[in-house]
Amino acid sequence: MRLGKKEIEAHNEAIFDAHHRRYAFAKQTMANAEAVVAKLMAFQVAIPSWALGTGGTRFGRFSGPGEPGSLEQKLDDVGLLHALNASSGAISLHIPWDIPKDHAAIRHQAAELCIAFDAVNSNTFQDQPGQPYSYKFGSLQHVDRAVRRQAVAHNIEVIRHGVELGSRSLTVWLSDGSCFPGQLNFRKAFQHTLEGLGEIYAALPDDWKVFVEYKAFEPNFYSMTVGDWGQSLLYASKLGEKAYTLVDLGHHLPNANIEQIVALLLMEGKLGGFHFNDSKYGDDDLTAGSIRPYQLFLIFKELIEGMDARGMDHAHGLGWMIDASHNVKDPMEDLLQSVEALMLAYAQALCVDHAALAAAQQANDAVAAQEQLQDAFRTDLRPLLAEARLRAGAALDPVRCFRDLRVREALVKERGHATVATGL
Ligand SMILES: [Mn+2]
Repeated sequence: MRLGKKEIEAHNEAIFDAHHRRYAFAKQTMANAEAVVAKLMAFQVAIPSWALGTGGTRFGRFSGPGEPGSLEQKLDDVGLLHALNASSGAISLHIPWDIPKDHAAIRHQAAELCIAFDAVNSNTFQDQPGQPYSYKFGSLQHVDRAVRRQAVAHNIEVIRHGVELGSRSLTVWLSDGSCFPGQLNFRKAFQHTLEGLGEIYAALPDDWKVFVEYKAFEPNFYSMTVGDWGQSLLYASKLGEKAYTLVDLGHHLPNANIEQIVALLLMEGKLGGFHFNDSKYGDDDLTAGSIRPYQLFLIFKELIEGMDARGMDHAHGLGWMIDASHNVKDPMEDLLQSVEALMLAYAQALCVDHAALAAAQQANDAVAAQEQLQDAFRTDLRPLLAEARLRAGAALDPVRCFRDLRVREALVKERGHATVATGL
């Protein structure tokens, strides 16, 4: 299914007057409204191929109707999202859940939908059918060299798929670690992992990056071999200039100051990618901005400040991706909400008066500093987001448009009720 520009335009027509009034007011009250709209139009967030199906927990998974049953259908879904919000112009593939059978055909389909290929993701946290060695006790950290070799070979295969598609980065998330004290020799686990990552690094094309993603706990509950940003930075620093740390918002211990982590990683030139989600307890994988929108804004404020300090382009300087799971929502509606929350936090960050904030900091004026931040956070910037979408030919209100145009119903008609997305 494809959405035509005319259908979206007709939908916008009905709510255009109300939007026009709201945007005119925003423009009157904000000096930089037009500049923010231009930046919003350039900013794209990648959709992971696994997020297009209904997610699950270790207790169960309740599939939704009309889920994409193939990589081609997942690409179509990202195309629909991008048609609705003009901000989802990239897909991040997970191998082996989404191995392209015909790279040229997939590349062609993506080009038709204006979708780029973001980072490719490897998987050594599950055993695949026919695989000689098990990852039950880890992959790159494993005590057995043969298991480590298998994990390295898999990552190199993932790079090969990425090269065929035009991807430029590999994300490695390892579930390696231990569940019990004494189970693992920490130093050997680190050294084995570093050695394996080094072999993967050596296979990277010249213009590629590798992102080392960390996670504090789960599936291992005593130690994780890439457990926090310090460990990830250690690997990335030892590997070389093509290796970076990847921050996933859900992969920290409760109450971690993620904005501070981001600021320091950016300062060191070692932040490469970002996975967005939200959580109340741990790696909840909830819709970005649904629980702690102020934290999301503070993170974006550090991202913008840090990127500007290094002269980085906001849209392409880092890999932006959603990494969420949707147990009770329609995955596509959830992704539209996540992208909206990210664009809003980005816009709020663009509205921070950095000079005034710096002056408040210099004067040790905590009150003035808070006023600056909360003024940006509390300004309603939704009309700017809608204006950016309107100018790009997308929907003024993507979720409402998705529902009004009965997109899910059309997908169910096309794919059937009992489809199950691969991988989850
Ligand atoms: Mn992640």
